[in-house]
Amino acid sequence: MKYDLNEIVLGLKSGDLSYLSRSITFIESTSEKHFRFGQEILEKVLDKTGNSVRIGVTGPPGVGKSTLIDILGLHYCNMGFKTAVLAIDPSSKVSGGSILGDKTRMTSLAKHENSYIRPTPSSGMLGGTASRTKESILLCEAAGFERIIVETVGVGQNEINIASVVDVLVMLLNPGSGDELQGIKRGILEVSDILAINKADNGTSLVNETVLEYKNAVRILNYDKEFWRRKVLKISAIDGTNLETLVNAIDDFCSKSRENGFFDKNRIDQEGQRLKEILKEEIFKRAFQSQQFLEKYEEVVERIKNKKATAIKGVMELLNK
Ligand SMILES: Nc1nc2c(ncn2[C@@H]2O[C@H](COP(=O)(O)OP(=O)(O)OP(=O)(O)O)[C@@H](O)[C@H]2O)c(=O)[nH]1
Ligand SMILES: [Mg+2]
Repeated sequence: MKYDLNEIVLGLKSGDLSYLSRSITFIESTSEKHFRFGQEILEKVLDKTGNSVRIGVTGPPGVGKSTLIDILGLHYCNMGFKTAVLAIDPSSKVSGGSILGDKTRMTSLAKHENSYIRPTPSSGMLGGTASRTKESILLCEAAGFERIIVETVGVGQNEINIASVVDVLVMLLNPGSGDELQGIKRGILEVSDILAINKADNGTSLVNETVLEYKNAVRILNYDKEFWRRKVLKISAIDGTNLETLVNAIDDFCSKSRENGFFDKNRIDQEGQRLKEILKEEIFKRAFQSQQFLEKYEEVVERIKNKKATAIKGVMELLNK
C-alpha cells in the first residue's frame, strides 16, 4: 500500500482519529520501513506536541486502573478536554492482549466524542522499548489531545519507565496492601506523586487503615520533589467516591510543578534520559550485528570461562573493537 506523508500529517494535525491510529501503528511497527515512516510523520508534527498534561496511572493487576481511568477520563472529557488513554499492555506481544478487555472496561469513556483509547504493546518494538509510549503520547498531542492518561501494570521493568514519560504519576493500591510495603513496591512508590487506595466502597475501616499505613510510609520513603508533599487518599473507581479529590490533587501537583519550574525541566530531563536509553540499546544491538565483534566476544567469553581474563578486562578489549 502507498502512503502519502503529507496527507497523514495534515489528517493527524486536524485531529482525525483514523490518521492518529494509523500513525501510531507505524511507529509501533516491527517493519523497518514502516517504523521509519512513522518517525518521519512524528518529525513533521513535533511543533504541535507538548501541550497536554501526561498522567500516569499505575498499580498491581486488578487494582482498578482501567475502571478509574474510565471515570477520570470521562471527567476530563466532560470538562471539554480531549482525552487520550494509552494502555500499556505487557501481554499483548504473546497473547494478542487484553485489548478488548480494556475497551469494555472503559465503555463510558470510549463512547465520548472527546476520547481516544489505544492499547500499546510494551515490548518487541524497533528502536528500543523506551520509545513507543512516548512517541504515541507525542502523536496524540499533535492530534490535539490535552489530557493523556497512560495505564501501566506496576510490575517488573515498565513500572519505573512510566515515570519517565509522564508529568504526574498516580499509584493505585489495594486496601490491606500496606503490609507488602517492605518488599517489591518501594521503587515505584518512590516515584509516585499521588497514592490512592481504591475500592473504598467496600470495607471502609480497612481502607482507612491502609491510608494511614501509606501516609506513614511516604514520610520515610525517598522522594525528590521538594515542592510537593505526597498525597495519600482513598477512592472508589466504581462509585466515583473522591474522584474530585483525585482530580484536585493532580491539578495541584501540576500547578506547583509548573510554578517551581520542575514541569518543564522534567520533560527536558526525560528527553535526555530517553536519548541515552535508546542510544545504549542501539549501540548494543549494532555491536552484536558485527561479525568481527561477535568473534572477539566469543573469544573473550572463552577466556573468562578459563579464568584467563576478568569481565572488566574483557569489556575493555571489546570496546577497543
Ligand atoms: N468494589 C470495587 N471494585 C472495583 C473498583 N475498581 C475496580 N473494581 C473491580 O476490580 C476489577 C478489576 O478492575 P480493572 O479496572 O480492570 O483493574 P486494572 O487495574 O485495570 O486491571 P489490569 O489492567 O488487569 O491490571 C473489576 O472487576 C472491577 O469492577 C472499586 O473501586 N471498587
Ligand atoms: Mg486495566
